[in-house]
Amino acid sequence: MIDCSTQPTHLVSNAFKSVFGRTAEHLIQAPGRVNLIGEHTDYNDGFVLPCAIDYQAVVAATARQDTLVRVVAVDYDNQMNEFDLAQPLEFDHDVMWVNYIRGVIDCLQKRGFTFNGADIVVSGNVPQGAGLSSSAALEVVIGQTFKALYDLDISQQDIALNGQQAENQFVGCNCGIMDQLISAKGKRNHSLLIDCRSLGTEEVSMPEDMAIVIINSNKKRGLVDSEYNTRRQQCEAAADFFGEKALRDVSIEMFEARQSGLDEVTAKRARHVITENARTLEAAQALRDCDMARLAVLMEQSHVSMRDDFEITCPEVDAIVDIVKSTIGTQGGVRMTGGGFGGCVVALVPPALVDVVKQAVEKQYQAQTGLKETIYVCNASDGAGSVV
Ligand code: GAF
Repeated sequence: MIDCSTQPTHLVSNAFKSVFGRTAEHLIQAPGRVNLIGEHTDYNDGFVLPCAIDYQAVVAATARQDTLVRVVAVDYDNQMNEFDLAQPLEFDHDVMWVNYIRGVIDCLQKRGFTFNGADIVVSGNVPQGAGLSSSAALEVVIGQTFKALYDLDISQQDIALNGQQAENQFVGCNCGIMDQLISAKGKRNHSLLIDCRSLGTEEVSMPEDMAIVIINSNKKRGLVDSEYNTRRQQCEAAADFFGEKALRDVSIEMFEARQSGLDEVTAKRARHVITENARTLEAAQALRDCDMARLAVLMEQSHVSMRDDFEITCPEVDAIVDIVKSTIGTQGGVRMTGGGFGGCVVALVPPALVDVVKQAVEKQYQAQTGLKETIYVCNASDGAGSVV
């Protein structure tokens, strides 16, 4: 078990002192996220219900008088990458991590913001490649850092949109807006109901008597980008078939009346998105009502829909969901979280059952799959900002 309370803040401030010989002027953090429900709905203009978690990307930074940016990555052996803002920013094919940083800065410049360079040290404890949005946390922390360094007049929503633009256009990954928006706008002890069309958000209080348990299957996520893009295309094709802008606009009744005109696979993809949007709105209401039994049913239906209709789960993730479900019964909810094809499961369970769940997974998961899980017990946390 990993203790969620440790932050990499001291790592970046110490590294900043030893590399740049002075104390950093700013310490900024942006969190990863766990999505409670609403999967693959964001790029269909739909609804999502994530929380920011107490695992973050953290930056120590100081502004420079010239246009040079020097970035040190603590998690990559203090590797340093330098580039000049007076030159066009280019994709670095050899050093992948720096492209998230270059991309965010490039997009800020293209939005018309002007600023000098910076000395930056970055680190983080969001597990990478686990579907907990370590990339979005990095994009958002860099946007937040330039906002702080140069007093940029940019909203949290635009920091998120800028991060998504960097990921879509500079890094080349066609993600939706959920991960960056929750990292930029998360709220302690709350989840955020996001309307991914209007980008309107509503903070929904998390029940005090529920713990957020994330279980990483440690199943290496394969073919994520190509499968993700295929799902997007299938959803767009389905929306076209119904003559609507996005699947958000297709009701369950419309779907049922006309689905026989779709091929079987496209119909399944559409059914997932249309029913998941409805489940997400209902789940937000269940949270407002503290109706955990209802939330548990909705999370279970969401997992089945991801498994059978959207086909983005895998046997390892399904195994964890089954172990947790048979341990908590109707006392809590469990489902896969994130983009899929491996990654993590999220469970909402009464605090008294956390140890029981951990023990059950520790005992059964490796025996069933040969893989060892990692378990994080998290708190819903604030979005990006200065480290206090
Ligand atoms: C990934 C993407 F980055 C998100 O935009 C979202 O589509 C998610 O997969 C699936 O819900 O995290």
